[in-house]
Amino acid sequence: MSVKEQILARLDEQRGSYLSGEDIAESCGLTRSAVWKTIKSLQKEGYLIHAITNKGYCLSKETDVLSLPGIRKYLSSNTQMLSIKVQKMVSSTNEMIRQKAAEGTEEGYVVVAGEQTGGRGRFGRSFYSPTDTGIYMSVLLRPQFAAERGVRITTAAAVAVCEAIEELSKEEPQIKWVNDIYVNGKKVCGILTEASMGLESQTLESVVLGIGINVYQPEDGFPEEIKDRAGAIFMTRQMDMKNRLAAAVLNRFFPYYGRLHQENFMEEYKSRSLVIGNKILVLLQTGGVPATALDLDDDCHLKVRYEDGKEEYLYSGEISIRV
Ligand code: BT5
Repeated sequence: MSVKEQILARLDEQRGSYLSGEDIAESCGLTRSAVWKTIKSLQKEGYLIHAITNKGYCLSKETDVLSLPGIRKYLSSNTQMLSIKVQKMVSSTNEMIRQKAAEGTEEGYVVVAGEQTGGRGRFGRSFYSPTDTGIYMSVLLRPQFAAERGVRITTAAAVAVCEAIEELSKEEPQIKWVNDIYVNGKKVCGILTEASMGLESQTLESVVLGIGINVYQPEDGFPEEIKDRAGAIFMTRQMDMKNRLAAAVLNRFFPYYGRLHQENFMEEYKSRSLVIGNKILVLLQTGGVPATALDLDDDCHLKVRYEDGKEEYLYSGEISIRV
């Protein structure tokens, strides 16, 4: 453990109460001035540490800084073996993992970032990923199954994210086909699954599973163009929430991933569907076509009925919900 981690662990044990500089120095085998310097540097990283002369230092209960030891603390025995990298800022975690996949890195490599400058969505769209209010993570997978089963990774991930939010908040998240998670009518999470396939074998060589979650509202709110659509899970800061949420998503996802050969998690996905039974617009290049969303099949294709009575299955694409 580094000096920083040692001091942090000590403050964390007594989160919310004061510990004297002398106490910390003694238990970590440091001088008081080394403790003071380390505390300053932790404060710079975003840890809310109050310092009062004659009382010492206190790590605030609201501190919520993304960190590797912070995430590890909440990982279950299934996910402790993952190789996780935590970055303050990256261009795109999906892009980082895509490069790792090309270099031959093994399955289970994860990058979690506190900010993305080039966060990506589907169809070349961008995913707004401001600093300190969300988590942006990507996972490298090397599934041993046929490409047509690839969509199961997205459905399992959507269910895992919903369950993680349910575990840690009072919210009831819903899934908007195919890859969006909504809370109270606002999108709080987007999932981007990108695959590289062997042409001859028709199997998946590697898959990058990217998950972006708006944990809190950005300080200056969401940008104009998404402010009616985007939302956050929590209104106020919660102790260690970013670390807890990142770990909870991984803890939920990996056991499902191990069962994807035989299960598709469509029941769990459908039970949280925001679209089934609703009037929708099927969004095409030429505009929106009114329809009703009827059902989802085992491969997550959306069955819709148009106003002229014609029914079809949508394989991918974009819909919006009519109110
Ligand atoms: C997605 O695409 O929602 C998938 C987003 C995946 C983001 C993760 S973050 C970690 C990893 N690294 C990456 O580079 N990407 C992944 P799509 O369904 O195409 O939705 C994109 C649309 O959602 C945009 O065009 C906006 O309308 C809206 N949007 C953008 N940023 C948003 C945000 N932070 N919250 C809610 N909606 C957003």
